[in-house]
Amino acid sequence: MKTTKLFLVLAVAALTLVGSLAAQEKAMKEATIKGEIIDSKCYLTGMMGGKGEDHKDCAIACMKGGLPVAILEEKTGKVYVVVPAKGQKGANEALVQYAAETVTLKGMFIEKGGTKLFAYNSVESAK
Ligand SMILES: [Cu+2]
Repeated sequence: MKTTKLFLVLAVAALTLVGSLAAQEKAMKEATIKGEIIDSKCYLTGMMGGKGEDHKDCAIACMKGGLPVAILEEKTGKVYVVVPAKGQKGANEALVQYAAETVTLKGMFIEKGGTKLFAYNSVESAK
């Protein structure tokens, strides 16, 4: 009887801990990133300059053509391919209007095997 009670107490404590860790992990992963909306291929190859106002028309054409949209983080110079978070429409479709512009994305970083992604939940022009 005593053992059963102890087990129950431990089980409840463990579940509470797992629950709070999951909540903490979720909170930690929510992030903001500010930078220029680029098309990943042109930026990585340096084609047509690959970024900035001079590359805007090319970036729009590339994004419409399906090259993965990415964000060039302003403060670090790191590039993250942008994908939609659950419930968002395709990143190329949603972000082409911001090509070569600085925006703030909210969402989360995803990183594995040397590839860095940012799953966006919302976009705001930083102009
Ligand atoms: Cu381009």
